[in-house]
This record gives sequence, structure tokens and C-alpha cells, in this order.
Amino acid sequence: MSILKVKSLKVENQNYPMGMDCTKPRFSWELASDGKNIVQTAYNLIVINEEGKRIADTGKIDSDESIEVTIADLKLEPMTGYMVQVTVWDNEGNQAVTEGGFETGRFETAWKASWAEPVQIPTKASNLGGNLTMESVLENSNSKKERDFSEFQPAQYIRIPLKAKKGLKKARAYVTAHGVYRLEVNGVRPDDREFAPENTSYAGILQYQTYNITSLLKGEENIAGIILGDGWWTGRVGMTGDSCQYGETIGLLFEAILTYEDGTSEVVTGEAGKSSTGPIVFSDIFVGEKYDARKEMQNWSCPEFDDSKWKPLHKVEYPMNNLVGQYGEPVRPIRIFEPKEIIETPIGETVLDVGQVLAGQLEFTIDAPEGIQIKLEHSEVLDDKGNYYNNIIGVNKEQTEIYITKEGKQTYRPVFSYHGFRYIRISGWPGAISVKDFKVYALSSEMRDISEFTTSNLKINQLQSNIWWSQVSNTLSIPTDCPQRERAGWTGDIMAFSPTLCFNRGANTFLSRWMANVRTEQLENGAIPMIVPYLEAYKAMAKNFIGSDTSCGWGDAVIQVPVAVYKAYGDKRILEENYTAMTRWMNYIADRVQNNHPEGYEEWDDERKARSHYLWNTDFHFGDWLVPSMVLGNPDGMAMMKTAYATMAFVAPAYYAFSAKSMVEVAEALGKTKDAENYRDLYNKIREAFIKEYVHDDGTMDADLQGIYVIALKNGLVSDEVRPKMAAHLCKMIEKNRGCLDTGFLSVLFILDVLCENGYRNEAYKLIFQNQCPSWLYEVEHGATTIWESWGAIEEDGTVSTYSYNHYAFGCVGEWMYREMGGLKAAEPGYKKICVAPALDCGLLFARVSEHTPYGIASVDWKLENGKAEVKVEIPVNTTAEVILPGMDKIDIGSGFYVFEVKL
Ligand code: RAM
Repeated sequence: MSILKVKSLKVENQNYPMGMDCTKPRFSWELASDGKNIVQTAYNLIVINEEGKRIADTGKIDSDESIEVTIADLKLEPMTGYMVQVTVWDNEGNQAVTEGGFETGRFETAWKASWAEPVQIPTKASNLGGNLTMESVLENSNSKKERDFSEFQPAQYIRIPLKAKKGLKKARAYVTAHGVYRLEVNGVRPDDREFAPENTSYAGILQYQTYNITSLLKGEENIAGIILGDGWWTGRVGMTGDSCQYGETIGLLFEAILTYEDGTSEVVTGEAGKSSTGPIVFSDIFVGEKYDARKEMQNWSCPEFDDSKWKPLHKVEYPMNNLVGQYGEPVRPIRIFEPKEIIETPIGETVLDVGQVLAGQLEFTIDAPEGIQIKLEHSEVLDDKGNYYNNIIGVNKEQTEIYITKEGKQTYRPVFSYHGFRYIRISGWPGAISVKDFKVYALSSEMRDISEFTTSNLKINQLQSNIWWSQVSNTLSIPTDCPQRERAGWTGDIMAFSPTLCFNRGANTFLSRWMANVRTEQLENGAIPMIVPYLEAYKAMAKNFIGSDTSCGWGDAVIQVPVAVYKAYGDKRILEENYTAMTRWMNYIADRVQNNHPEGYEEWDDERKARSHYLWNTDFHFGDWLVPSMVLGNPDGMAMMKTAYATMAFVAPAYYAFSAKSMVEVAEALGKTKDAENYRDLYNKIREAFIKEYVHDDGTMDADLQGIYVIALKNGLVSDEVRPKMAAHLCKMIEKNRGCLDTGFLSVLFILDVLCENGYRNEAYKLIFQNQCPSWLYEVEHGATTIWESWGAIEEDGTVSTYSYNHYAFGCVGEWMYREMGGLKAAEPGYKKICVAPALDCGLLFARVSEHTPYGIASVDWKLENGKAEVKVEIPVNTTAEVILPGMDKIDIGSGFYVFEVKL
């Protein structure tokens, strides 16, 4: 008889989420058993409110559903805690129980608090994006003169008295800001989250955070202390470095609700607060922070502090309809470690090497006399001679902390700034310096790590580590392109990378939240902006610099990101929530292709004209962005733009086909059969038009580039007859290119699959193990600890360029490695059905891949020994798998542990 356990009862994929404005939460749980072929046969969900009252009981439901389960007619109250209990039954007659819980947010409850602002000097708004040229970007970044930063405003410190009576039962603070804030109660932070309320499209979505402050209130007199900084509101952000994207002043919305045993409650609102400036002289999320420790105010957030000189906050009016409870994990330190070493560079500078490119902050502890100024400058690489090198181009990207000491021992870490870095140039440090004086804080949205991928090849393992680091560095609140120069929600980057992200981390709440921003930013005509949040500065940049708000491949994120989430986690809600936005995007493209015509159209015959109505052959597109052969050795922005112009005419129509094909899947998953049919028909028409217009009988196309063939092959844009010729031509091109890929952003994600699917498996493996430039292992062999923006960011001869060294886009190969080399695939969304098919002949001696699927851990662990392969497989309860091994028939298995032996 087996033993059944049920564990990890999650609500909206989180453990005890607080303050979510989600009225129909989904429940998921995992089953574990020592038996084989175990499935759930029934469940019973019970929800109990904080009064102990049972508000829902599903009764025993015969079903194998254990993820994304909702309760019909569940009525939740705002700001209330709930306990959830699930009982499950399996096919061997076992029963098991577990519990979880959650607390709701405010839902529609009106705020008693108003927006309140400290007395302050408004920040000056800039319009650099409106005047942006590639030359201005390069020029400004080269002239890194000393700045006085006098236009930067100080952070504000706010004290709000919280009087509590006896018999306090529960206290909650609901807080958000224009800017970024940090909350303390009586000198203690209730939570180590960073950069609340995080980065969203504030005009449409501004998250408030819910804090349990019950145990922090001591006696009658208490203080809520808030530090308020510029953040994404008034700070200098994005590629353009513009300030004031949402406003020129920072402010606070604060409401605490104190509930007593006798059933009464009291509300304290932020307008009752007072403010002052303090040690944070300025704090810009990109530029850096200046901190004068001599200005520290001991116990400023405790009741005994004298605030008689502080100034009262004043009430201000802002719309409140953008407020929504935080959804998903907050930003937190996810790794804290000691740096690797301190180097004296050839020109005699002191540089700290933390040993890893990342996004985060440096903390130091020092015993010093008063008034010494220490400067910390951050960058990602050293130059070819080993000297400090600023690789980050653009305006307002200093990435510098300036710290002025107080007397004695002191520890400092920036409050409202973070950087993308590996190296820190330190100046002004008094006395001896040691790595022991420092700690590195890697910051990221705190998603769960759910995967493992290790092999016998150390370089492949390093590549995996590089992917992991680029992904955590670029998932700080929103998915970004890079954590230093832009930190922008470029939609194309996450379009390519989301399957890898979804495998590595529990990213469904993170991506669902970002998709809400995508919907908010969708333009009236249905276009999805190339960057989300779509700042005013980006709109100006797009207009002046590019002439378009969107691009193929970038806008398609509205479809591909939800699809990746659905496939990885079986999450249908993300498809439902975004379906309208997807169809509006598809209609936008349809409108462009039908009503806009390329040059020469008027002279075309009717047949060609009709064909053109299915081809997106107009507008600007980034195309197969960063085709290596066009940018290698050419590290300037103009070369990057060339890749767009050379490829856009072919990539845009091909990606339209890709999206139409994906829409068939989405519509089918949602049971929208009619829509599915329409999209299938659309896909067929695009396909036919594409083949006629662009594909020659010998399998070549006019844009004779690897990426173009890859995208066409992946999306079926070639006849069955011509396909082998096109695939052979692609292979020849790779061979001619010294066995190296030459693919950009929109084709890298497909290239290895395309080779495998067209009978060129060996060629695919040659590319993954290739170590000449451009290749993944070239970067590894040249010291990369993250994925680079451009394959040749460090050239053969050691020349270092001003690219970003932390761009996850080309790390999209991760998903292929887990699936093909490791051999673990989701045969059905959410791994309800798994396919095990390891690449035993790929050249590795062993590989272990594991994924914490929504049902539990699935893993494939294989090794070669004495002409045999041993394949260990672990399949979670409530799922099934098919195992495909060489020389054997396909084997169907249920849950459990298995060991297979394969003669080779
Ligand atoms: C770069 C970004 C990003 C890319 C766009 C087109 O500046 O870093 O990776 O999506 O351009």
C-alpha cells in the first residue's frame, strides 16, 4: 500500500499571498507518493475566514484537477485573511490533507487616505528622448565629466504617528507612493522588499503593498516611518535618461487599519505625517545615490524622536483608479555574498571584482573618521589591459554611489538605487581595504527557482549559469533588456526569452503582472508598444528616432509570452485575460497589411496586390535584430540599425504567420473553435503569399541570411518540396560561416530546432558546442558570467566594447538545452503529460535536468558508461509520461521513479 501526501497548497501560485486584488483566486497543490502510477481521483476544498467561519466547501469532487482550481461562487471580503484546506484522494484509496491561506486586498474599498506630499523642490523635467540621435547617445556617454548633481532632489523622510489602544488584534498598513518608498515601524522594517511600489505603467496600474504590522506596534505610541525617493516617477530612467516620466513631485498614499478584539477599528492616514530631508542627499535609480552619514537621524522612525522641526505633509489630488494590490513576488535580495577580490589595476586604481555580472547593490562596512568621501563606480567589464572601463553608454547612467562618512563603524548599502555591474572602482577609501568589508546583494523579483540543468561539460554548465544570472538580473519588477543602460521592458527580448524564463523560475505571476501593463499600454489602434511600460520619453524617442511605436516580433510578445506561460504552467487564465489584446494586435497588423502598401504597389498586377494584403511589407521593424555578421567588429549603434533595415521586409511577414499560427493554438485552448478556424485560414493565406512572393524554387530568398531561412522554416513558410533545399542551403551557409550561427533576436530562438527538425541534428549540436565567435561557448571561453548583448562584445584580441554584458535575449537557447539535451519536455501544457527523450548521443557523458512542474518534480538524469546509458526518470504524481529511448519502443509510464538501461 502506498502513502499519499499533499503539500504546497498555493494561492495564485504563491504561498500565503497578502493583499491581492484577485476575487477569483486559483488554488494549486502537489501530491507525493511512494507508489507508482498514482493519480488524484477527487478533491475537496474548504475556505474558512478569519472569524473561523466556513465560507466555501466544494464537497468531494471527482476530478484529477490539482492546479489552477477555482471555486464557483466563492465570495471573498476585502482585507480579510482566509485559511484554505484541501483533501485529496488517489487511485489507491489514500486520502491526505493540507492547508494554506491568503489575505485579500482592498478590492473596491475606497481609500480614507488621500495622496500626501512633503514640502519639496520639484524635479526638473527633461526631454532627451525627443532629441535623441545615436550620435548624441555616444557623445554624451564619452564625456563623463564630474557632475555636481545639484539638480537632483533629496529623499524625504516621513513620520506618521500610529496610536494604538489596548486589545489590538490586527494591524495592516496599505501603502504606495509616487516614487519609491521604504516602510519602517518603530525602527523595524516589516519586510525586506525593495523598490516598492515597483515599476509599472503608473498611469494605468500603480500597486499598493499590504504589510502586517501587528507585532511591530508596541504600546500606545508608535511611528510609521517612510523614506521616499525618486524611483521611476521623477528619476532619470531608460535609454534616454529622462526624468519626470510621471510627475515632478514625489508623494505618499498611506492607510493603516487597526482592528481591536472588541470588533472596533481605527484608520490612520498619511496626511497626518510630517517630513524632513535626511542623509540621502539624492537617490536616483540609475545614476546612483549620494549619502551623507553625518546627517543621519538616530531613531527617526521611533516615537521618542523629536520631530518638532519637521514640516506637515499636504494633501494633493490624484486619480485613484490606477491603484491595485501588488500581484506577484516583490523585489528582494536573492543572493548575498562576499566579492571575489580586490585588484590594483595597471594604472593603479582600486577595483573590486565581485566575480559575477549581476544587478544589485554593494554594501560596505568601514570604521572611519568623519567627513571622508568614498566613491563607488560600477561597470561590467575591464578593458583589455585590465583597467576599469565604463561600458555603459548614454546620459544619466553614472551608476555611482557617493558616501560621506560619519565617525566610527558604519555600514551602508544604497536605499533607492541599483546597478548592473561586476566591477566597482573605489576611490577615497581610507586605510586598508579587504573583500571582508563588502557584501554583494543580487536583487530580483523573488520568483522560485524551479529547474536544474547540469552536464558533464563544464562550459555548457557555465552557459547555464550565465543564462540564470542574466535572467535574474533582468527580472527586477518587469522583464528588461539589460540592468544598466536601459532597464526597459523591451517586448521583443521577453518574447524570445519567456520559454527559458518559465522553465527556470516560477514566472507566472511575474509575467501575468507584466501582461497587465502590456494591456494598459496597448495603443488605441491595437499596436503593442516596443517597450512596456511605454514611457513618454520612449514615445518621443520612437517618434523622432524610429518613426514607429511597434515592430514585428516585439509586439508579438502579447501572444508569445502568454503562450509560454500557458505551456509551462498550464495557466489558461493568462490566455483568457489577454485574448482581446491579442486579437486587437492581430487586427492591427491586418489593418496595416490591407491598407498600407509598399513602394511600387500601384504597378503590380491584381494577383500580386491581393497577395500583398497578407504580407506585412511596410512599416519599421527591428527585424532579425543584431545579426552577428553585421555588427561584429562594428560596435556602433548605426551597425545595429543596419540589421533592422536588412531584414525587416522578410521578418515582418514571417512573424505575422508565426502569430497567426500561435493564435490557432490559443483559440483552441480557449475553446473558441470559430476563431481558431479563422486564424488557421489566415495563416494559410499568409503562408501561400509568402512562398509566392519571397521563396525561390531553389530554396533561397533575396535576403540571403541564415536568420531569414530559420524563421521561414520554423513557420512552415516553404513548400514541402522546396523545404529540403532551403534547409540544405541554410546548412551550407553555416558551414561557410566557419560553422557559426549568424542569427539575430528573432531567429536564434528557432535555429537549433529548425536544424533538428530538418534532419541536421549534428549541425545543431555543432552550434551549441561551437567556441568560435559568434557562439554561446565563445562568450563562456572569454570569461562571460552572463549572456552578452552582442556575441563579440569582447573581441578575439581582447578589445572590449560598449555593449551590454547582461542581455538575456540570446540566452533563449536554455529552453532547447533542457528539452533536447536533457530530454525533458512538456507534452501537454503544465507537464500534465511529459515526454522524456534525452539526447544520449549529443556528445555529453551525463546530463541531469529537473523541473519543479506545477505537479511536482520531474527529472531526467542520464549517464553513459561502458557502452551503456542509464536513464533515471522521475515523474510526479497525477501526471504521465512517454519515454523515447534509442532502440526501444515508446514506453508509457505513470508517476514514480524509473531506471532504464539502453545499450548503445
Ligand atoms: C536595444 C535594447 C533591446 C532591443 C532593442 C531593439 O537598445 O537593448 O535589447 O530589444 O534595442
